[in-house]
Amino acid sequence: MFFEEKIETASRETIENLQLERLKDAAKRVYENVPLYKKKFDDAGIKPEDIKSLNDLKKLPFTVKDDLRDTYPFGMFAVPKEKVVRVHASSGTTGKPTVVGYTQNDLNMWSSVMARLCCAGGVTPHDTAQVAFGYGLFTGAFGLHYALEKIGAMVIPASSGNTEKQIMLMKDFETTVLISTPSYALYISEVMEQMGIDPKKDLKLKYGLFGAEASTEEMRAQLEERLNITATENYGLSEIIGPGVSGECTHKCGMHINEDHFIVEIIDPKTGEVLPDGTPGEVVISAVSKEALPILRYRTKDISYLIPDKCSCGRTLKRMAKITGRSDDMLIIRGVNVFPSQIESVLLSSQDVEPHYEIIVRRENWLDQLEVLVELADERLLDNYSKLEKLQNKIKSDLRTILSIDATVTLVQPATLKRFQGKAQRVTDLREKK
Ligand code: DLL
Repeated sequence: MFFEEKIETASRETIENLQLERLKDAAKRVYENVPLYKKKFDDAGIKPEDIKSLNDLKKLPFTVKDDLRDTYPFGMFAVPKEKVVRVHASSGTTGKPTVVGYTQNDLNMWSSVMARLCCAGGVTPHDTAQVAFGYGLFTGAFGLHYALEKIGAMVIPASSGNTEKQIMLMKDFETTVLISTPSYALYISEVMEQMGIDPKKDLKLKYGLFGAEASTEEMRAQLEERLNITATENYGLSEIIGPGVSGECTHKCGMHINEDHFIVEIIDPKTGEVLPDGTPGEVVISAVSKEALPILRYRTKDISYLIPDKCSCGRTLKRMAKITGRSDDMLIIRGVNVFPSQIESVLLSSQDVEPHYEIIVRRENWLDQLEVLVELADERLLDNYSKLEKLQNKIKSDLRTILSIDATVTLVQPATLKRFQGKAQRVTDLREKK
């Protein structure tokens, strides 16, 4: 099902014309209303009128998270405060959050682009959707909430946490769509098992729309099996809009970008040079139709690549591949680039361990050491030393094949590692930062 079929299936020419018109307008608005952009443009020797084609986008300076921090809280808003009707914020690892604002038109646009992604993921007006993202300054819950209402689905604003109650609501209200982070969905499925609830028999779940953190194909397979659903994922970030930048259709072959509002480029994170479709690099996004916070060329640090071919669902909007990691959560261990997602895919391909894990990096005697803690699926394995040793060696050797470095694998008892209700935090880097 489409939400705005005309644009979702539009020709490349129509999309690009719209992008150019909106880009010119956004460049003019930021230059005139946001002092930081005026300075950035002036420093780069560029004027909004210099944008004549989409190719000129690459002449514009980048925007980074520190720009928002430096102008905290509202310094990058392009409209007077009385036009702003909502703010959200994303928590930084340190200090003040990054604040983002929306006019009424921005909120309308947000719910429409997100509604497109919900429809692409299978949601219809007949569905009952349980939003298990935390309601608050985080964009996840509100972003999905208004989109689902716009489609006409019945929304259960459950928020995150209180997992047994979530499951009770799911059963009693006959929830058909679960909205959460993939790691929380996994935890929900585990609690279901403990409560003796079998999704196949006891629930009406059909779809899971997951996002807000990276996950692997193996994780999707687990979620689909455990919850008896079709799982799709969607992507976004507060600085651009929140959820709603891109999302998968049920063909699950990349996330369709809402290109009429968000222009996505892939750049080489070292040189800043724009890379061709199909080449992985850092995702850079321009939110060209936003009124309150029209951000141009925002460096997301997320790693992906563009897929230009037409999808069999009929949508012509370009897709972006699953995010494989962030250029800044990439670990460099003994000189080797390691993404947590690579470790996850090894662990999830084993039947004997659960998809809960922790990654610890230490420096001992000037040498980086990688330890992976992983939970056994079945307690009875603990009584069988030779089987345990075999399993440990198998994971070690699979990790060595994929990462080209040795890791210590520590198997721990079932249900002992930390569970997450929001975004999972699985990496602890104990090395001294230089
Ligand atoms: O996480 C927005 C969102 C909410 C997207 C709900 C999807 C669903 P932030 O809190 O600002 O916004 O975090 C943005 O989360 O730069 C990525 O690193 C990561 N992220 C979001 N979606 C995905 C995804 C929301 N599907 C940051 N895959 C982004 C991988 C994701 N990473």
